[in-house]
Amino acid sequence: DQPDRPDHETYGFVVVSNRLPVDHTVDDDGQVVWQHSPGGLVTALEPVMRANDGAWIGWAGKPGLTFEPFENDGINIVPVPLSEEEVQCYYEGFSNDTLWPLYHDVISAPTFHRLWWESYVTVNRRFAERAAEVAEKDGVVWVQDYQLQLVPQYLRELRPDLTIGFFNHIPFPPLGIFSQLPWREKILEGLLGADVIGFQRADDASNFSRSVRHLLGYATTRPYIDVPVDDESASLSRRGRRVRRVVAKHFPISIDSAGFEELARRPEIQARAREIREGLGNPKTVILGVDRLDYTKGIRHRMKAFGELLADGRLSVEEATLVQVASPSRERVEAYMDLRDEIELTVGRINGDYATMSHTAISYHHHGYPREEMVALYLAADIMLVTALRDGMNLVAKEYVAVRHDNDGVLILSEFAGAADELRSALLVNPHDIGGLKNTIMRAIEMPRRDRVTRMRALRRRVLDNDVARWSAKFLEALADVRPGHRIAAPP
Ligand code: GDG
Repeated sequence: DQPDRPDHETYGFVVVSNRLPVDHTVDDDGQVVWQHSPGGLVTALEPVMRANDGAWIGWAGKPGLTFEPFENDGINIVPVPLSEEEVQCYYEGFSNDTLWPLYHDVISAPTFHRLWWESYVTVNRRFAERAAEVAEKDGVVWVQDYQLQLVPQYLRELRPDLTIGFFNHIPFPPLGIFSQLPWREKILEGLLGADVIGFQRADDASNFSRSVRHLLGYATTRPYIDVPVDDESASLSRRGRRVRRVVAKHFPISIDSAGFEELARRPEIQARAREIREGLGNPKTVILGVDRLDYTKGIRHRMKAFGELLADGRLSVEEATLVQVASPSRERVEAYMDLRDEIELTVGRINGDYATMSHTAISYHHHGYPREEMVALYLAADIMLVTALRDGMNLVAKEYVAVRHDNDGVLILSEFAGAADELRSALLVNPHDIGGLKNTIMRAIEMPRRDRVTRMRALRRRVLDNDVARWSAKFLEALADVRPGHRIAAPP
């Protein structure tokens, strides 16, 4: 148990994620500079952190570095070090080459290595130990994502006084696929250390519960899972067993919708959007894709569909340009290197066949851009093309909608993205059906303005009402319901 007065700083609200919300960089004078990386999660949790004296535990993104906890921009940062070997085995290996493909319907074949698993166990223990040190008595700890699925169990063993939440940002696979994992029971037990386990979609939560029923034999009654415990003070289940009740439920994540809309209303960003269209030769229709370069995103499928529309003569490059931002990702994992080669070959072929001196077919960018430029791109795009083969949520779809305060623009959205459960007024597609995808692109191009506006209005209501602050508030309420008295203060 935690001593009454620990000799170091402790916090009432602790977030644990693989990556910290700051990046370790070194400036020209050799000084360490911590750069704030403002993702949606940070935006959502920052106010909660400030209201509760919170801390963020995670890795600083470079191997082999150790740092003392420090404060950055009002957030208490508690770094966890990873060695070069751990980055290779726990992170690039088990997280990104075993769990990631397995949890995304084995689009790419997962690799199973016992050494990677051992590293995953070691690193998860380290994160749990760090959280156990810095969480104050009866505090709340919220663990994020698939890299840290064993942390809830280890943390509960060390600190039974804590209230523990877990949120899975990616899909949870069906039993038939999850069962391939040699360490499947260990992962389930790891997650069940939490009081509340959050998923993106209702289907993810039921896939998880079904795996728990079949592989561990525990009783489940949606949204509850009864985990048998030894503790004499635990409540009795209907079958007369001592159990601890875990909630497994969906909490669809969102974005800082107002923040995106605010950027989109700035005159300089609107001017930039016009400039982007001019730079593309003012085609009638600008189609946009924005993704990390990842095989789950269906980038090849959308290029195939667009290329065929040009080949069939249903479109010309004067009529339509596809802008594809593919931000660099996981560049040391082989499946990602292969994917990049394939995509770049396809772009080269399509442009070689169809581009003219004044119009390109696919404007391809293997870069990350500043947030402002992304918003200008969303504004410049008549059609947003999201063709993920499997995606936990897909925030890009929501960002496009939040930006379109003109109520114009068409969202084409894959049924296999979590966002499709909420964004029913998008044009939903099965990206594997290339013929259907081609027809949907044509339908979007030809859609009358009145219909576009009706659909976009409905989408915007959804995204503006359900922003990321609401998401975190709902999750923290669910945590407080499980352990009354362990409530986290809402931001003022
Ligand atoms: C995981 C799950 C789930 C991309 N390129 C640039 C850039 N981005 C930003 C987008 C968006 C984010 O990155 C990507 O989020 P997604 O949701 O689309 O996808 P993942 O990265 O796979 O995220 C996903 C998410 O977690 C949250 O739970 O929705 O399903 O896979 O915000 O705008 N941002 C900037 N420049 C870029 O070049 N500034």
